[in-house]
Order: sequence, then C-alpha cells, then structure tokens
Amino acid sequence: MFESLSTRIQDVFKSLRGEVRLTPEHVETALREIRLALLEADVNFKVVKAFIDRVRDQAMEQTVLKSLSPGQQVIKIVRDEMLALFGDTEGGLSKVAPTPRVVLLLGLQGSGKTTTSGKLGKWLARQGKHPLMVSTDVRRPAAIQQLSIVGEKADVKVYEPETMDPVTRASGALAEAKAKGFDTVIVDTAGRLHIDDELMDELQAIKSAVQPSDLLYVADAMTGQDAIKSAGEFNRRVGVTGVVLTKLDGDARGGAALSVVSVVGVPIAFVGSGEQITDLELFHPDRIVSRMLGMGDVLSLIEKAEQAIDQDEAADLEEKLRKNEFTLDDFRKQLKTIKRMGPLESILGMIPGLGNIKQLAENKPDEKQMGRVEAIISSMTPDERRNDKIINGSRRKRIAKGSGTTVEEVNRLLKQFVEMRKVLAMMTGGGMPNLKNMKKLPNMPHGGGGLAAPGGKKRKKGGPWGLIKTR
Ligand SMILES: Nc1nc2c(ncn2[C@@H]2O[C@H](COP(=O)(O)OP(=O)(O)OP(=O)(O)O)[C@@H](O)[C@H]2O)c(=O)[nH]1
Ligand SMILES: [Mg+2]
Repeated sequence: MFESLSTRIQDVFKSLRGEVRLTPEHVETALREIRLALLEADVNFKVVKAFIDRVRDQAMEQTVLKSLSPGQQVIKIVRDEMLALFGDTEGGLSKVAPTPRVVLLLGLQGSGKTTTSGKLGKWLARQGKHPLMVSTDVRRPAAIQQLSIVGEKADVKVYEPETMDPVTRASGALAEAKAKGFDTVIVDTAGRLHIDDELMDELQAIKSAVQPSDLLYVADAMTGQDAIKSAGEFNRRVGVTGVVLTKLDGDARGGAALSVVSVVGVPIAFVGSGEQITDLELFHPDRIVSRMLGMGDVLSLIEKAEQAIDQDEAADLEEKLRKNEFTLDDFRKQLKTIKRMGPLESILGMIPGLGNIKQLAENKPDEKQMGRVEAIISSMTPDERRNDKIINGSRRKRIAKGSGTTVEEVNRLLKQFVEMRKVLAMMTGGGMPNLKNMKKLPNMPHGGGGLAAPGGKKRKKGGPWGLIKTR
C-alpha cells in the first residue's frame, strides 16, 4: 500500500535535496506534487486542501534550519502535519472502561467485523485478558456459525444462546461475562450493503442494552473514501469511538486512513493486516506516516548523524576531498564516526530506498572488517598516514605485522583506499553518489563506506550522503 504516495513524495524531495534555501517556488512545486500524490492515494480532497495549506504556512514561515537541508525540512513539515492529522493517539481501546468492558464492532457488509472480532479476542487474550464473544448477526445464515469458527481459531470463548433476538443475545453475553468472570465482551454485529434505518435502530438498541465503552467502526481500507463516508454516518447515528482499518495488506491506496480522523472525528484504533487471526496491530500514527513517506526513519538518521559528526571537521574534510588531499588519517577518522553512529546495519536501514535493497545485503558492511582496517591504519607511522605513496614493500610488511594482519590485506586496503579517494573526489566535485557508483566504491568497509564521507553544501543531489548534512 501507499506505494504511489511514497514514490511521489520522495521524487519531490529528491529534487529538493541539496538546495541551499527553501524558495517559494520550491515549496509550490513540492506542494503541487504532494497534493496530487495525496489525491491519488485517495485522501479526501477537503483534507488534502487543509493539509497543503498548513504545510505551505509552515514551510514559508520557517527559515531553513541550519541542521536540515530544504528537502529534509519539507519532509519534516509534511511528517509533522501528517502526524497532526492523526491526532496524538496511540491506538487501542479506550483507556477507561467498566468491567466487563464491552466492545461493539460495527460497519458495512464484508468490511471484516467478524474476522476482527476474533482477532481482537486473540489480541486481548495475549494481553492477559479474558474475552467473551457474541454474534448478534441473526440475519445472515451462517453468520453465527462463522463467529464460532473464528472463536475456535482464536481460542476465545463464544457465547451461544438459543435466542435469535440481537439485543437479548448481547445482554445475555454481558450477564454471562459478569457471572463467569470474563473481563471483556466483544459484540459482533450484522452488516448491510448500505446504511438503513433498520440496522441503525438495531445497533442503537444493542448499544443501550450493553453500554459499550468502545464502538469500533470497521472500515475496509480497499473501499477508500466510501468507507469513510459511512463511518461518518454511523458516528452520527450510533456513535463511534474508534476505527479499525482492515485489509491494509491488500493494494489499498491507503490514503483513506489519513482522512479518517478529519472526516469522522475519531482516531484509528487498530489496523487489520491479513486474514490470519493474529493479523491485527495497534495503530501507530508514526509508523503509518513513515510508511506513507517511504522514508525509513530519516529524521532519526539526521539526528544521529548530527550528533556524531563534528560540523567543522566535516567541512574540513569536504575541502580535502575536493582538493584530493584525503589521507589515510582522514579515512580512519571517518571510520570512527561511523562507529559512533551505531551499528551500520541499522543506519543503512534508515536510509530511504536502501532499507530493502537486496544487493545491500551482500554488500553489508562488516564491523569486524572495519576493526581490521582501523588496526592496519593505526600501525602506520604519521608520515605514512599523511602520504600513502611512501608505503613501500618493507613498510607494508611492518604494518601487517604490527596490526596482526597480512601483507595482502594491507595491499588490498591501500588499493581500495586509493580507489575510494578517486570516487570521493569525483562525488564532491559535483557528481552525485547514487547506488550505481556506491557499488563502485571499494569493498572496504564494503559498499557502505560511502557513509563515511561528510555531506556538504556543494552536494547537488540526494543519496545517503545528502543526509549526513553539515549546514
Ligand atoms: N486480506 C485481509 N482480509 C481480511 C481482513 N479482514 C477481513 N478480511 C476478509 O474479509 C472478508 C469479510 O470478512 P468478515 O469478517 O466476514 O466481514 P464482516 O464485516 O463480518 O461481514 P458481514 O458479517 O457479512 O457484514 C473475509 O474473507 C475475511 O477473511 C484483513 O485485514 N486482510
Ligand atoms: Mg460478520
């Protein structure tokens, strides 16, 4: 899901990365693309309009933070505003509820109410709760039986009275729960293709009989806008406290999720992500926003990089790179910087587009190897580190011995260092580091070595480098 939205937005940011200032034109170009992307992702047009206006205000108002590039700045604003759309909720059931808590699931036909009942039962049981389920869907033949089957799968008890009156079935379940010590009652209700008065009356009657603390509207994410529209109607007629967005595993455009809170006025409580009984997740706004933007965890990467890199040092280094004065000493410093940033794998995972690139797995930076590289460089004399050209055969032997490695390893490192310096010089000279030339990077410390270089004001385009930004 969210494929098109994330690609679109990332394309916008790609063109923005590397700009030094955030001009009104840039902002407008970016906003136009974001607007289209959101509409295509099926976000309600009113929501889009309000959203775009807020992002524009923010973007124009803020002078570019020293620490962020304009592209990153726009990402940050878009992300913050998306999060704001979801409100500051963390999903789940309402915080206060009487015991037993009653959860009513409502929604249109086939949206996933019965499935979600079972999933929720399972989820609660895993939290150490004792749920009891009941079906009030007496219209559709086999609906009651369907819940029993789901209950078996979830290993959650289902209350099955003789009566075929929906209200009596629900209140019977509540009485049973009180008598037998169940702490939650999950009430599955009937669905309709369209909203009709009969259904609404039935739901209202059930509601007043069992006084649910949670009225969860189950919405099929695949149906997008329609699901949201009816959610508003259910909210007006019966009352809704939260939304469960199902079938997010399908190719739903997903933008509907962004509209839920604005249109219905209630938060998303859970998301259903598959047909299995365990495929229910608490709703985490930050996760869905990151997914929508497809940006991994860009901001925390920026934070980490900033903490780790001394800004002046980075500017200094860039200067050296441009003049082709990058020495083994500088190289060693960069290795230390990478180490300070934390495990390489987690850093790579945070870089948009890199997280799931297969080749990367083969090219995975090896921290042990990095240790050996450091040892080799440390065994050199200061003169050797400043000028690698003087490292002849006998020096290589000495270095290998001193670092507990072999002459071959020393040779390889030096060869790769020279290659790397060439590539680095090329990149700082205006070329852009993309994955293609990242692969050309020497294998030590494997492809990820590119990370060691500083970002810089001269950089024209993105790639991981642009992230380790100076100012
Ligand atoms: N892929 C996927 N399928 C789901 C999900 N949730 C429900 N389904 C499927 O959607 C179909 C309808 O689900 P039900 O739980 O029967 O829907 P309902 O709202 O109870 O339907 P009615 O009782 O007829 O109103 C079933 O085939 C489920 O397996 C989900 O999160 N992902
Ligand atoms: Mg059902």
